[in-house]
Amino acid sequence: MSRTASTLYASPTDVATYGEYTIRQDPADPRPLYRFAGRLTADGSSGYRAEPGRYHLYSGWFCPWAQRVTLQLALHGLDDVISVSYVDNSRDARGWAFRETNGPDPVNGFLLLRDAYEATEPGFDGHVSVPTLWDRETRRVVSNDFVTLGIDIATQFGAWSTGADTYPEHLRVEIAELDAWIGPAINRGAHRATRDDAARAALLDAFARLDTRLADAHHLVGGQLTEADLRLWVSLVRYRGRAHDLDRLPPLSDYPNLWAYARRLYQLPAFQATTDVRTFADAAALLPGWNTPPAA
Ligand SMILES: N[C@@H](CCC(=O)N[C@@H](CS)C(=O)NCC(=O)O)C(=O)O
Repeated sequence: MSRTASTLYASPTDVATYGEYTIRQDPADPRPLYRFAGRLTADGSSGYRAEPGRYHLYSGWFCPWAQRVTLQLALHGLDDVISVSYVDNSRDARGWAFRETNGPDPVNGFLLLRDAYEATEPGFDGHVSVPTLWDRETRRVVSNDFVTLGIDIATQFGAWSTGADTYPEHLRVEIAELDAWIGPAINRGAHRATRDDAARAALLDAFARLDTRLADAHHLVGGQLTEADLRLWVSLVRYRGRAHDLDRLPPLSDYPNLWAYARRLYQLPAFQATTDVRTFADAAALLPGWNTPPAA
């Protein structure tokens, strides 16, 4: 029997009925709210062997943390090895859901992403977040930790990868050093910069540092595309994306080397294919020129 559209999709986002999405933290429960951090391993020692067809990534076009993972997949040509689908771009208290906008859940037919967590841990009350990696074999959520997901995809699927190494061992220390200041100032700080002077100062200081660093380099470390570039770029493309940000933050083009770097990366097919600007930026806020490659 074929399923009708109404059984494949959640009802429309309805904050008036369901309320806003929030997380309740039970003070008596010591477990972290992000509690799925299973690791994928080439030799299977973690219980989750890296293999084709076994895993499914629930992603969200709007989400920078999820895009880091879809970017890793695209850069390594692993789109057919780990399947991907996208939750709807809006949510109510039920959390992320599958709707017509971005299609159904092709693996489990769940209507809500919450159902994947509930199937893994009955009564689950933590974050229902993207990215979420699902294992078809054990029928459970493996991980919703974007850092280790990205690293495992970059390092454990070498047998199927068609791309260059984005997390080479000799650059890992430098990648971590960059993360220590780019993470708080840009990747986690940019959204506060419109209303918090300290966050704004930290953001613009980090942009200035990067602009100097990129004066004679096309990548952040090692002269090659790495995890460090992925982590930063997903934040740059979302920077100043809302019309109400325009008079509070300078355009990226005020930092010519950083702006050229961002546009250069956007020329790569993997960056284009994993970016849907309409899900995180207002048309009025779009900085002209993103599609124009910088002069060599
Ligand atoms: N901190 C998360 C980042 C992912 C994240 O915050 N995703 C957002 C969308 S951009 C989300 O789904 N939030 C729902 C939640 O965290 O409850 C992680 O460790 O993976």
